[in-house]
Formats: sequence, C-alpha cells, structure tokens
Amino acid sequence: PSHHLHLRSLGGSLYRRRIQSSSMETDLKSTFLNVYSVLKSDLLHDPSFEFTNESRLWVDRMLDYNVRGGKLNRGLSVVDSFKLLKQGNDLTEQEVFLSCALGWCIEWLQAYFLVLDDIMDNSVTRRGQPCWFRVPQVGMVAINDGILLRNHIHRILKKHFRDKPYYVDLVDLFNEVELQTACGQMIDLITTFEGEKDLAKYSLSIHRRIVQYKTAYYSFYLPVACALLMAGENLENHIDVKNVLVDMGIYFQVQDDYLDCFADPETLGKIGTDIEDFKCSWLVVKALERCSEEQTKILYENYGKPDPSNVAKVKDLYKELDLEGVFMDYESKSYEKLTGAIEGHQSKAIQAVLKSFLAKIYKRQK
Ligand code: GPP
Ligand code: MG
Ligand code: MG
Ligand code: MG
Repeated sequence: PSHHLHLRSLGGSLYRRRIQSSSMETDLKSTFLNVYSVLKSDLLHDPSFEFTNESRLWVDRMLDYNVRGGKLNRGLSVVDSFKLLKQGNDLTEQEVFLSCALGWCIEWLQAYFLVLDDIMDNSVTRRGQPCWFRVPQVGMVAINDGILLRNHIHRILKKHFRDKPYYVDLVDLFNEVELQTACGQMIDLITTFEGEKDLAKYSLSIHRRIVQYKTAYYSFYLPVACALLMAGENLENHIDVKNVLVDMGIYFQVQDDYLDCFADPETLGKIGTDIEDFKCSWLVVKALERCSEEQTKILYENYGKPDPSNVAKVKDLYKELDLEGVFMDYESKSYEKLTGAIEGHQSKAIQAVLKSFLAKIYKRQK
C-alpha cells in the first residue's frame, strides 16, 4: 500500500511536515496509527513464513481486532516520555518512527495479554466488542493468536532496533517484564482456587503483590523504561523512577478493580467479572475490612458464584459499605502521595514524564 512506501522513504517531505506539526495530540495519534500500518504490513510480509491469502487475512483481521482498538495510552506514552526526555529538542523522523514502533510493541504486548486474560477470566466483552475468543470461528485459535502477538514484538524489535546499542537491553526489558506479568497473572489465578474458596486469605498485601506484578510493570514501568533506553540511559540508574511507576501502576489497577464493579460497561468497554471469578479485588479486600459479622456472612455466601442474584447481593453490600466513598478517598490520597514522590525527583524532565502519566489516569472513567 502507498502509505507504507510513503512512510518508508523517511526523507519524504510530506512525512517531515507531518512530524513537525505533530505537537497536537490528534496529530501524534495519526502519526502513531500510520506507524501501525507500517508494522502490520511488515509482519504480513514477513519472509520467515510463506503466507497464503487466507493466513495473511487472518493475521490482518486479528491485529486490527486486538491491537489497534485500545485507548493506546501505554503506546503513546512512550512517544510522550521520549519527547519530554529530549527536553524540547525536536525529534528527528527516525526518532518519531522508532518511539512509535516501541509504543506499538507495548500495545502488542497488551493485546497478547488481554486475548489470553479474557479466556482465563471467562470475560464477555473487551473494548466494546466481544472478546476475541468469543468471535465465531476464533474460539481457542485465540490462544495461538496470543502466541503470535507475543512473537510479533520480537520481530518488530529485530527489524527496527537490531543495530541500536540498546537492542540487547530492550529485548531483555521486554522479557523481564513479560515474566513479571505472567507471575502476577499466576498469583491472580491461583489465589482464586487455591484449596477451598476462602475469603479469609484475602488481604491488602496479597492484593498489592498481585497487581504490582500483573499490571504495574508492563503498563507503567515498561513505557518509561523504553523511552529511557532510547534516550541512551542506563536503567540501573533509574530505580527510583521505577518505584514511583510501580506505585502508580498499583493505583491504576485499584481503579480497574473499582471500575469492574461500579463503571457503566458501555463506557468501560468491558463487563466486569471479578465477583463471579472470586478475584482478590481491592473492593473485596476493603469490604472484608469493613464488614460486620452479619455482612461477612453475606459476602462469604455470595462471592465467587456465577449466578447474577449472588453477584447483585455482593454489589448491594459494597454500596451499603460505601466502597464508592472509600475508593474516592483512596484516589485523592494516592494522588497526593504520588505527586509528592514525583516532586522529590531531581530531574525536571523525569518529573514531567511522571506527571503527564499521572494526569492521564487520575479520575479515569475507563
Ligand atoms: C489485568 O488484569 C492483567 C493483565 C491483563 C495481565 C494478563 C497477563 C497474562 C500473562 C495473560 P484484569 O483481568 O483485571 O484485566 P481486565 O479487567 O482488563 O480483564
Ligand atoms: Mg485477569
Ligand atoms: Mg481480566
Ligand atoms: Mg479487571
């Protein structure tokens, strides 16, 4: 396709003009989406596989369905962060392309996790459409699609970053973060059926451990770490940045747990399943802290059951315990704490990166 060739000739004047005016957010997003087309086209013509029309069409559709449709927050934040690290110096076309490509690698990682997570959580919708495995003819092919998505990341990295001095660190970073996420997912899953279903083992510290690993590293640390590597930084010198981002990621997953129950599925784009799935959600931990003996009994009798009447009883109890208020209190306290931690940082550029991240998620509705 022509846009493909067009983006490829990186010296093209049209493309240069586009990048220079990309200070506007919508423009950044359209640049970002253009890079998606390039990356997808590369993958659909990857010489390591002899595609048939049918198989190429499958991957094409699978990518559009699972990779392109999200909020793109994680991906775009690689570009934002890199820009902030460059402190006002205009990015070259090459830098824009590469930071977008890295952003897309995170979106690919996210797509891979979500395709599989929705099977494991028995979810119904995602991003306002049926979960991929629920699409007719997809079913358990979705598992293999997840594996493909995972492998695409390394094809993209190899194609565009192999010659960079930070290539090894980049590959290592993606591997490390994937492992952490899979471990987080493991504890998320095994706490729900380890032995008998027993709410007594759910606590804030277990919740924290789960969400730190399953969400915070890949959603918050990874985008900034990618930008830092591109900027020539050594990640070992930025442990404090990692710590703030992990705390931000924990706050983000508490929001996710809250929205799972209290958001309008239409706005959220997904239907919550945490109560049915007996998840160690922030809400159930907070409920347990606040329940009377009577209410504890109700919770034990109804949590983790698929029947809508059981779910409704849990939700009523949450409302009775004013978990909405407890959450709002948590939200403003977290914001203050995170802002404090950010302002304690030496570098203004890094402060700006972290602040822009926080601003994106504070009081989010989806
Ligand atoms: C989010 O948990 C965690 C992930 C998407 C990581 C999955 C990791 C794998 C190795 C598959 P969640 O189930 O609360 O997310 P959501 O609410 O979006 O389903
Ligand atoms: Mg899950
Ligand atoms: Mg899930
Ligand atoms: Mg969730």
